[in-house]
Amino acid sequence: MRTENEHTIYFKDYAPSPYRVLSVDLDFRIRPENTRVRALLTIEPHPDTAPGTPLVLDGDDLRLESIALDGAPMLAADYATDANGLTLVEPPHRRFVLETEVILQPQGNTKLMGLYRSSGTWCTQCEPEGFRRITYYLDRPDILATFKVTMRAPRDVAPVLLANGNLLEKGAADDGMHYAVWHDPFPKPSYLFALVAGDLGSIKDSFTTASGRAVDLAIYCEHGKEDQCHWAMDSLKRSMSWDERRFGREYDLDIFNIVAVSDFNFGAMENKGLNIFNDKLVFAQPESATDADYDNIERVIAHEYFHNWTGNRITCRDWFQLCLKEGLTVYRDQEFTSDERSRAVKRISDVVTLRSAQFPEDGGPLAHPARPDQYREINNFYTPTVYEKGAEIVRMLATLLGEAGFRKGMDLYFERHDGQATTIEAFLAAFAEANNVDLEHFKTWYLQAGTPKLTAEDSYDAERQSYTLTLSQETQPTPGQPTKQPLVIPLKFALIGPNGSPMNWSDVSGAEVRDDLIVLDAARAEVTFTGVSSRPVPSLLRGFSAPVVLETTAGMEDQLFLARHDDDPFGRWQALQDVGMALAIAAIQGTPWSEADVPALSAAMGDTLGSESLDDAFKALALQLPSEAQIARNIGKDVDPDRIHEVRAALTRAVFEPIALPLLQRYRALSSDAPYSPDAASTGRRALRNRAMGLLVASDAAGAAALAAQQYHDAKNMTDRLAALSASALAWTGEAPALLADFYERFGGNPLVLDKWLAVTASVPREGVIERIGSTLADPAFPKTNPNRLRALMGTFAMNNPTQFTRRDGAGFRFVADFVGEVDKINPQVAARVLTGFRIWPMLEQSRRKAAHSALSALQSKGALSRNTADILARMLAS
Ligand code: B3K
Ligand code: ZN
Repeated sequence: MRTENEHTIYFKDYAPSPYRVLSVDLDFRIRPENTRVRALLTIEPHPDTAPGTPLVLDGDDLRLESIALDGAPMLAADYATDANGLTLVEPPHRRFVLETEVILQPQGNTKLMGLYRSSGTWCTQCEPEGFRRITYYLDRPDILATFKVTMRAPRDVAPVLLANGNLLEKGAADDGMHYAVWHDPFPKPSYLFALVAGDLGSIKDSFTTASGRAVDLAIYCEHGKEDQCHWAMDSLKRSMSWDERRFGREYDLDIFNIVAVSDFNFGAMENKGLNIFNDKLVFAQPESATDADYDNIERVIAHEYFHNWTGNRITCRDWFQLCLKEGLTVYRDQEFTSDERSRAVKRISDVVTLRSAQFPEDGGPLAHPARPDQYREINNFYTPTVYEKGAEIVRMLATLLGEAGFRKGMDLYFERHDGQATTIEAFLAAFAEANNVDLEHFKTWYLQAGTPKLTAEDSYDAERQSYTLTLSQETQPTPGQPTKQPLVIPLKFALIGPNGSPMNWSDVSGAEVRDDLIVLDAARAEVTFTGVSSRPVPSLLRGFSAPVVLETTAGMEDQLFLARHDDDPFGRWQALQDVGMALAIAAIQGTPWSEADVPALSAAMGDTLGSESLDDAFKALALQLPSEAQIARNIGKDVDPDRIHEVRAALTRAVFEPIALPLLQRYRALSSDAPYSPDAASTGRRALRNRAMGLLVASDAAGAAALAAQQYHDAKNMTDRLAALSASALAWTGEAPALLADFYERFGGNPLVLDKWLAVTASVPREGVIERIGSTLADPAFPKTNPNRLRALMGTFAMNNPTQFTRRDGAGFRFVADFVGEVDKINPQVAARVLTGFRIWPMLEQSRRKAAHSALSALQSKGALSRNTADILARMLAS
């Protein structure tokens, strides 16, 4: 019997709720044994609602203690409860107050949704459907209400009591209890509700908005960690001022609080005025956090803060619109980082992330549109497609409209929809109207899954001095979408002349072309430039102007030319990647490298390293070959990860060994005794130095293993230490086992640093890794309820250890599937997320495919899976 469709929710079925909630008055009595929640909901029927329409409130895992309507206890016949909630059979056809009292058991809540305890602290996570685990409610994002929250808790265990909005009063109560009353004047959906009660330390600061409002800022954390919160606070203040400068958006409450907790399913949560963070995205000090951690903290602090306007003031009408707030807010945080740091480096890094996380999703069994049209479990749609592809769609809008046009659209969107729960259509309408353009065709980007393949062929006619680019696009079918439409693709380009500078043309025909932008909106177009004095080398998709896979007929020579001359940093980086990719694929397909090609790439890498105009961070990104996963995706089918691993390792040696001396010289020259600083230039210097070291180790250069070990021991910060550890472990140098043991010895007691050890251990591409991970997991001291630990170990193994996860004998697949089955009982969200590692299985060679299929089928036949895991599994097996 198929049950998959039982819970499917369809976009087409959206209907407004027959009832609305005007205000919410919550009273929490928090005690170690349990928590009692009394809720007073002021509710009224929608004017169109027929009298007698039942009111169906969501509820999950609640114990109802009492229920009253307008102060009078309700009769048993007038309401019903079941596993999904509470129904009032025939509520009054007027405004009324519903009072319920429920008992919660936060200490046993290992799903980490609703109210739970993390290291003793009571905290909440409500997005998307956690509020129903706190009280009976219309738990959907189009119900906006004001919230007043009274909290009572024992003063000794919970001296800090926080909720959304502004603090109205606090004081002592009987029996060692104390209380606080919070009020949030901004109507909000229930998913933005939050409270925190615990014994926490804090750092405080303040910010004055452009219009002069003084805002008290605080970051709360475990006692003793306060010193590690300053980078997060600094990032917050810079985010607040950036949103004023760039988008004219000010903060709107008197208080902005952040709380760091150690058990959290996601990165962080933008609850109104009370952001709750996974502590790994708050704590930073040079000895335990890497440059990547500093970057992530800055980015996520900014992201959650920016949600105050894109997400909170304007929210989503329904969860199909998730991308409305997430894609847009990712775009905003990307822009923040670009303005604060290096735009080119940020762009390249974002493209790397998109290709490694979103492209495989879009090309595999879990592909879905940025605005999906159905879901079984909404938690499974917080995906790279909704976030990262969503941001790319907004970026294309900005490219098409130009900076001023984009800002006009944003201004109109804010003005028109402030205080509303709205849709992608409304968002696009604001841009269309503000710029007087039609975005109907553009909207297809939100509705169609799959990564388009854009093919470019070119020809030059010397006699006519004309140059023609023939562009065509094609998107492969994805689950549920057998046929695809052509999309509007903004293609940034330049025609590079023989001297390396962009060329001019006198006329162009065949498509809409504006300065440096071709707008391709058909399946095919022939764009002809006239007055082109010599054959140009085209630089296409500059800045990665659209999330597509570009295929060109450019030969090695043109690519090497672009690697040297393209004035678009992304293009230059891409050209080096393309050369590396072509060589890797040739070798995998059994074509030996030509004598000249590898030395040419080696020389281009050497020139990049030696360039005086390029910055260190860019060089660090450029000096590497495409990842094994990227090579696998380019091959696309019958993939043998062992062969890819071998070839990539051999190519790394062939390309970088010849420039070992300049790498070593640069490595030495970049050493610095300056105290650690997370600024862009220092980060770039460390990145390049560590890249040089990593390449020396990976290419087996003489003395490199010892150099890495030396760096590991001498390191004064975690960036350098971890880089040395991971280079040694990935290449499994003679020193690797001792370094791993030393790291564990030094840092095993610091959970966030332990995660780094777990991740390095899990990514070692060698037999035996499964046994090692298995014994770590089997250790009774290993915290199986902490998402960070589980993801560091098993998430890394499934996503970042291609050869061992996809072992031909199926041991890797079985290992992950068994883990998923087990953890599913504790935390379904973590289990489902780790399971997505299987999304690459259809492109593997046959014996691995069979092994993956059998591991997935075995998991399915065990039954009793959560909806989260069952949904991913069903989609994975349907392919
Ligand atoms: N909006 C939250 C995500 C909540 C995840 C729920 N599974 C974090 C963010 O994107 O800012
Ligand atoms: Zn977000």
